[in-house]
Amino acid sequence: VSDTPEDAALPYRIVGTAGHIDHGKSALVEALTGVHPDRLREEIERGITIDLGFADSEFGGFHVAVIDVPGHERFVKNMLAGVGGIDAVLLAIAADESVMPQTREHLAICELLGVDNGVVALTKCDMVDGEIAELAELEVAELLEGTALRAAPIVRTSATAGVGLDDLRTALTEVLSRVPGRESDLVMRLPIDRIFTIRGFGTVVTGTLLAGQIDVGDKLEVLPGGAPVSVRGLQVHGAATPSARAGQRVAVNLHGVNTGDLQRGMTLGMPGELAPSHILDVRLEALPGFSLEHMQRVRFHHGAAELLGRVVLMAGDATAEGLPAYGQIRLEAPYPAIPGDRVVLRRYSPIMTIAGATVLDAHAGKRRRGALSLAAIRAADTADAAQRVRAWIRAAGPRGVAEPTLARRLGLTSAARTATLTALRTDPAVVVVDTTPPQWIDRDAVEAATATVLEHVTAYHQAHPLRPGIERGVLRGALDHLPDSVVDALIDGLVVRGALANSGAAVALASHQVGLSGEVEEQHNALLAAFARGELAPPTPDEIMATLASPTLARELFHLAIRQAQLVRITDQYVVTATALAALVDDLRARLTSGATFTISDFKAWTGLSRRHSIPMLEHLDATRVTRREGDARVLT
Ligand SMILES: Nc1nc2c(ncn2[C@@H]2O[C@H](COP(=O)(O)OP(=O)(O)OP(=O)(O)O)[C@@H](O)[C@H]2O)c(=O)[nH]1
Ligand SMILES: [Mg+2]
Repeated sequence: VSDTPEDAALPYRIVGTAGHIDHGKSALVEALTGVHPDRLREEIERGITIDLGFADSEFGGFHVAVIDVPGHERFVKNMLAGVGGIDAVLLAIAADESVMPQTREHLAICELLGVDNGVVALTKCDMVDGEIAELAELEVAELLEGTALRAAPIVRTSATAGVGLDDLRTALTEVLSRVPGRESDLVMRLPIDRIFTIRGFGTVVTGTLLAGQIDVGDKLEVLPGGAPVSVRGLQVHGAATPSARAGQRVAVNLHGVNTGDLQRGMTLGMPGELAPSHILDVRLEALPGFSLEHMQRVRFHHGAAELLGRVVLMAGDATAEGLPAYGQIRLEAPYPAIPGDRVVLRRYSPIMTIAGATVLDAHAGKRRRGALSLAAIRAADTADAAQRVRAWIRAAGPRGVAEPTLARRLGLTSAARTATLTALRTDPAVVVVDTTPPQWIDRDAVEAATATVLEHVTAYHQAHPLRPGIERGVLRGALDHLPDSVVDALIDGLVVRGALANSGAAVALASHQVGLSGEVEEQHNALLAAFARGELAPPTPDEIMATLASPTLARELFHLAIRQAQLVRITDQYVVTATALAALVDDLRARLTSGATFTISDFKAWTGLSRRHSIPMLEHLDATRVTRREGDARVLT
């Protein structure tokens, strides 16, 4: 294979074989490419293909990678690991045996996965006369009727006699030139189908790059598990390259992981872009003659992965013939699916391909069976990205959805999802709370939560009319079904709107005033009067409160008076009115000329205060910078 720049510019295509055991798939691949795809000793000894084989060729203006699959019914799971992401199928049907069980099963799998480009090779034509070949062709035409491959060309071949190979290349070329490009809005994903060690390089994995691009030096992660790896080197269709794109067969030399930690079915993705999950919302389609039962155990095939899981129907006990059904697949291990993924379902036992599924949402969580869930999943089937995001936000209620979660759930590249999310930001049904990360919340839920906030504040004022408001922490605690950041954002929004006001660390209704009236006002006045009567030496607060009609109310009123600075706390047991304190300061200023000092004895003499009161009072005056100590004496500041 030459490696000139001209060749490097050729477009890449991937062809996968399909067909019953012994129908000449591998022989045909060798005849087309010069490479016999069977490599395992057991394969060569038994003359059958067991696992995937690979060969590269160039014809018709394409770099063509061929994935050769086994036909044996026991190895359909290996076939499934190779067929994901191919551009076209080369369906081999032996002229002497014609259509056989795995011919049908492989064809059904291609249908389920949406592989609708292909060529049929009628193989081993050297073994039959023209009449038998014609009969086989009729059967093939009948088989393909009504399928996506109904128009596929049928080419008579013989690998051993070298017959029909040019016709086959021509037919494949024509089909491959009709294959649409792989540009897509989906995030990079490489399902790992082979893992090996190359001496001097280390760990190498291969796979069909489903979407996106990988560059040498990229930091990636292996899912599930999220092990971080980096790309030391890349090969595309056998040649080293600095970057690989969707639709190419890629070998990735990985740094940071041992082959022992990897297995077929794992996925390479960009860090944080994919999130494996156990529960998928799906549209289910059983193959003709089969149905899926509620809670049926199935084998789930996507990419190169096979996982076990159960089908959960949202309605009914079984799918109806010929009709799609909506439900969930609950996997026994996590898988990084994204909306639009086509999945093949096989019966747990006896193993047989019975249905396909299309992933509609991989992050809806467990749903309760019934009409509501059914409607939600069905709606997702026909929704565009923006409509789906809106539905997710609505379903999340007042909690909302964090933006990175939305991104992973969409499975879209950052450019594609930015377009979707930017458009949604102006949607009146959605509120974006600009926390880090931004939280997307349904407008109705925000309104409801806002009303709840106001209700809590109002109720608090009613219960504690003398307090300035409710502490933010208490309010967050009362609304613990919402994230703190959302409660704060709601409060701030209400403050901006003028419905709430910040009052220190508390929030209050803007209209709230600590109101005193009637009985309360009388007690308030009595309390202040009791302190005022004592001037600078009143009884202790406890003594005063005990003299009032309602000691509980008196305590509230006392704290209110402290908060409102009508009373000043010199110590816990020594409280005076602000008026008495101000008079004292005025008196000191009148007595003392600038720079004059005075002693504790002077102070006691002037004020008539006892030592018990004068020491804390002087310390209070020092602390509030009315006076300053100078040795044993004091001076006004
Ligand atoms: N006469 C004749 N024999 C063929 C032809 N193609 C394949 N064979 C023989 O048929 C047998 C099976 O061929 P393979 O290419 O291994 O068949 P396969 O479809 O790859 O089989 P699996 O991979 O096991 O499903 C081999 O002995 C081949 O030599 C052909 O065109 N003519
Ligand atoms: Mg084979």
